Amino acid sequence: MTVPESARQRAAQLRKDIEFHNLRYYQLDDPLIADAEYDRLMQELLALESEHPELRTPDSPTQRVGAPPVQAFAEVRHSVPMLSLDNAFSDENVVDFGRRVSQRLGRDDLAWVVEPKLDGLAVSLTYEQGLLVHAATRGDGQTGEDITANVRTIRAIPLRLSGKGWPDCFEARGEVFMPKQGFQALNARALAAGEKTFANPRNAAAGSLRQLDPKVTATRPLSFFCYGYGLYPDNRLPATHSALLACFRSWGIPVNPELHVVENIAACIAYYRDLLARRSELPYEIDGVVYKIDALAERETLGFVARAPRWAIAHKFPAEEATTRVIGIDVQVGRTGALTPVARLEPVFVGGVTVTNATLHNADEVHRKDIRIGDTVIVRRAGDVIPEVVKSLPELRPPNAMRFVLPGRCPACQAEVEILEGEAIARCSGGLYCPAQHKEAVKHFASRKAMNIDGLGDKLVDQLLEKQLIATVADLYALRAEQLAELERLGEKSSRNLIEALERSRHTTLPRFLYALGIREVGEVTARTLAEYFRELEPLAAADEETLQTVPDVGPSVARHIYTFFRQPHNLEVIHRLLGSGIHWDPLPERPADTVLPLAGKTFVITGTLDSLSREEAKARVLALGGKAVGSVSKKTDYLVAGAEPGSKLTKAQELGIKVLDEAEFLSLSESGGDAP
Ligand code: 9MJ
Repeated sequence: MTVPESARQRAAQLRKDIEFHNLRYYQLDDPLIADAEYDRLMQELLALESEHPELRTPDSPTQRVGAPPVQAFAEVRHSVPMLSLDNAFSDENVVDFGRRVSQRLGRDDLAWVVEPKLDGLAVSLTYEQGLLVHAATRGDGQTGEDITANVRTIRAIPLRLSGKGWPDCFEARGEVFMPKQGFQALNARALAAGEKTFANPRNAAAGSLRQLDPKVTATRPLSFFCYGYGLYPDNRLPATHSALLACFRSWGIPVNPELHVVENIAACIAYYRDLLARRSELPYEIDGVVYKIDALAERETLGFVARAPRWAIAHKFPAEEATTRVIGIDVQVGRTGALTPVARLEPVFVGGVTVTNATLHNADEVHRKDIRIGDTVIVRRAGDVIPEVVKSLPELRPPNAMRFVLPGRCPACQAEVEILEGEAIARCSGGLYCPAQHKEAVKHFASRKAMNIDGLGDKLVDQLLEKQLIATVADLYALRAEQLAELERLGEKSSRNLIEALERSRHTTLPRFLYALGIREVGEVTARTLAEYFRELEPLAAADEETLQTVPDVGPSVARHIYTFFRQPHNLEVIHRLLGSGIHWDPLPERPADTVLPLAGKTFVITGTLDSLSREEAKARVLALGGKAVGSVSKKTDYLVAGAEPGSKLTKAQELGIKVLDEAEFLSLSESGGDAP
């Protein structure tokens, strides 16, 4: 059967459109169409090709996922060796490298290409007549593996080049990697399916690319940046690396937008610092930056030694992962009683510091990751994030390795440990009587976003409690400089500074004070909302759970914590003493004092679904006009606002003879400023 010309033309157009959208998405990071629209184009092409198999060309985007599994990868000999890079671990190494290069070339006015060093897998792509024909791993640099079918599934890599002017045959080389977001999603999927997770994006990229079944690779969120070339006709090479990559980019081969040309080694190091500071914000992991001589003729002069070129160097970032051994698992008790297992480690240098402890999050996590005392583990410390144990290496497990057992009693106060249903977290039930919880509560009270007592750090809190200079946070404000001066490492001057900081902290804000109290589930944002709603401490402390739940974003659980907190005599006593010792705050910006708010004294219940606003918004409106919004109907209710499907509250209101407003009536009431309909 011959293929109708219209079908042939439509297929060609679809292929072109799809590759164009790939380019917008992967190279320009600026898609023009939604994912669903892209999928629709792909479906149309698939349908056409299935009707007319002759239309199924090797460069069709539908062919990215088609190849059958293989038994093993074929070997490929690289026509030009795939080099690796020498490493520099300090500025000094880099300066020495720059000096050596300048000496060899007899000049020091050299332009450098600087680029991120991606942590993925190096591959070489061969294009013939503009079509991707082979893809190979680096292997040992001379011989790699043929991973063409897998690489074809990576949408960032064009199967057919766009633009014009490419040589008949050439190799583009670069890194296949897995962006952080895709990595997290992949691991989340694996976790949900009870499958093994990958330790890091590099392993995930390598594992995905070395799949024997390309259909598996096709489901993995891989991407690619080109940073070099292999085989290339001499007479077609431009003068510089940066010009060649600009050509590649114009043909649709992705090149990292962070790649720049700079004038000297000092600028290379400045680039390193800039990228190190931005490391965590980049959408992919990098383990350093690479500096390369831009002029290709000078590269030729320099040549290479062993497996690395003399014209380039990788300036490595401090490693974020290292292996070490777990020598014990302690259990720490947090401010809210949460028990956190913490691995004690043989000291290891990672992320730029020596790490001796790493969080294991919770007991479930320890068991899921099967981390045992005695195990060799991978520890990760990225940026300022607290170090964590990524995984154990069971192959290296000694026979006497011990499993972790969560204690049944709190290690600090011996109170029973509770595990609430549906929570992964085990908690000490000792409350503030638990010295560990209490200590954390004091630290929290003093912390920057709470009372902001400058100079009152963790070590000092430990000492104040141990030496019994304070029993509760209320005692802080009775401290005298002479008492403090006796503490370890606290001279006269620091003591005075601390007293002054305490003095300054007396003048605070209601949101800070509420946050500092450390009520469960009351973070900074909730503290602010509560302060704005109640304006003062007394009405908040007096509020019942129902009233608390009328505050935006306060659900039953937070309401219960707040209610319970203010019913503990111990807490009330501490608050009383704090206020007695001079803690005060400015009133919140007042609603105009002389206006009597139109809904003052009126109680509303809002039920059912409203068309033009949510129930929360309706409540906020009532509050703004001075009224009260509560959750259930009683004799004290003045108005029931009933939206669609109001349920039992409407029946009850009718029984009690309470005025019922529909949405329109409510809106006109709130907009008119309260003249009751
Ligand atoms: C990576 N991994 O990002 C090179 N690399 O150049 C960059 N690797 C390289 N360049 C020559 N950006 C050999 C390897």
